[in-house]
Parts: sequence; structure tokens; C-alpha cells
Amino acid sequence: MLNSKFEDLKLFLKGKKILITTHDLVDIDGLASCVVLKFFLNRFIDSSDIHLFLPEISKSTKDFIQKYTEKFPDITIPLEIEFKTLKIDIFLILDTNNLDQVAIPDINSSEIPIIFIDHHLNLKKNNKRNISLKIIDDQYSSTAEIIYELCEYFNLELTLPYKYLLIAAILTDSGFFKHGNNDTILRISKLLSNQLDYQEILSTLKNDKTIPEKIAKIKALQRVKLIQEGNWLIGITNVGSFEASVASSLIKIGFDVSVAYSEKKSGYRISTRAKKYVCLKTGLHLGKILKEVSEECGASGGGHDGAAALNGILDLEIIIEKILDRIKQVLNK
Ligand SMILES: [Mn+2]
Repeated sequence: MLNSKFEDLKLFLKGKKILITTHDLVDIDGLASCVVLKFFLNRFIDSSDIHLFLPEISKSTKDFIQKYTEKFPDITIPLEIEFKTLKIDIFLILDTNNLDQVAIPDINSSEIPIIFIDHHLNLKKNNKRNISLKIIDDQYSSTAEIIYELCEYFNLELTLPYKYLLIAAILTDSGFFKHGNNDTILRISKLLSNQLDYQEILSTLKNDKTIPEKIAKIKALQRVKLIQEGNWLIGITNVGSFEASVASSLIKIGFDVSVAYSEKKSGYRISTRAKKYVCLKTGLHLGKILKEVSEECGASGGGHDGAAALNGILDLEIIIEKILDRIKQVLNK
């Protein structure tokens, strides 16, 4: 249970000037966690200085925000806030514990302490930085669930718009319960009510794929290489972008593990996915594998057992080979 950490958090933040932020290319979980945490802090922390900084917001999150604000016009979601060097006592970073994914200038060299609240594998890096508190637990399928527990623990009654946000975040990050567990379903059932209709929330999360994304997926399928490892099928392919969506599609069509990468001028990104039962049966943890390979090769990676990503600049082929070797090793055990 995170209860003692919730107490630490409240004590620590009292009277502080706080900046809440999340990873770049904000997803719905990052967004909802930031917005609801700000609501919580405004009620429970004796501070008038609580700021929210949202970096670049992903396309699907923007689509969601548009539908959401039509439904709840009273809730303002600060879409574009310039990060100014406000006088801040503490950075509260949500939905990542990797400073490489945080878009605050000079975050690595600044002296301002950091708190992480996150559900990804604890990277245990950033050792040089002053990390005051880590509320990190990868048993949760979303950061929104940790924020919800925080609100529950301090008996904060959430209004409908905040509940709506949390449900949307939990659903998307748990892959509509695919990566979830009993607690995920329990939390959703506590958040739903007569005024919050499940089907309606689902409809705001429906994403019509754009033509470039559809083409990316089709081309990726044409190029996919099949590797059979015992009873398991690994798919590997490359695309110009949408590698995460491509990696998920490979799983949907029948691969047990997928690797999709894209190369851009600024570097490459490798997305990996695995079926949940493959992880449970073999102990495969893609987040751990990508983290280890990153550390060996000077890249930046991590994530969950069944979904993880890596960003790098050099040695793409070597890194992919290393990732594949480790995946095969675990599958063969
Ligand atoms: Mn998340």
C-alpha cells in the first residue's frame, strides 16, 4: 500500500511552490493524473502556488480533450502553457520516472528537488539528482489509479469531470483492461455512476485512425519478419512513424511478441509489445530488457512487462539484436 507515502507527500508539499508536469507527448493518463492531482493539491496543500506544465500533447489526447471540453465546458485544461522559470520549490513529475522524457529545460542540472509518481518500472536512475520522494509502483496499470487512491485516502470527493478523466486514463493505459488486474476493474466500478455512462466514455476514446497511420500499419505488415522461437512467434518490422501502434497491431494479428522501430534524423525509437499471457507464462518483462540494453548502450528505455519503448541515436542494429537475443533467452527458458 502506498498510504504512508501519501502522508509523506502531503507533509512534504505543505507550503511549497509546486510545478506539476508529465512526460513529453502527453497521453491521457499523463493528462488526467496532472489535472486531478492539481485539483487534489488545491484542496489539501496549504499553498497558493501550484502550477501545471503540459509539454507537447499527443494527437489522440488532443482529440479526447476536444470531446471532453465539449462535455464539460467548465473545466479548463491548460493546453499550452509556456514554461517560465517560475520560482518553484519542487517538481512533481507524473507518469514517468525518466528525466529524459521530461521537457523542462535543464531539469537534469537544476537543484530543485523532484518527486515522481508513476506506474512504470522504477528505473532507479537520475541518481545525481535530488529525488525527494518516489511513489512508483508498476503493479498499477495507470498513474491515474495511484492519483485516485491518493484522493480516496484523504477522502476527497471527486466531481464528475474529474472522475470522467480518471476513467478515460485507466481505460486507455490498461488497454481497456487487457493489462489490468482485479484492482483496475474495482477502481473503475467505484468511479462509474448513473451520471457516468461507460459506453459514452468509450465513445470519446474511439480514435479514427488517420490515413498516414493506416498506411504505416499496412506497410509495416508487408515488411514484417517472422521469427519462431519454440512455440512463440516474434514479429519485427520498421516504419516511418506510428511504431507503437504498429507494434500493438502485430500482437492483434497473432504475434506473441513484437518489435517495431522507426528512424528519424534526430534518432530512432523502438516499440515492443508482448501478449500478457506470454509475460505471465515466461516471465518476459520488456521494460526490464529495454532498460538493461539502454544502460549498456547509452540509450534511454523502459516501460512495462508487455509494453516498452527505447529511444536512441547510435547503433540501432546492435541494439535490436540485443533486444531480440534477450527476448529469445527468456522465451526459451
Ligand atoms: Mn501511464
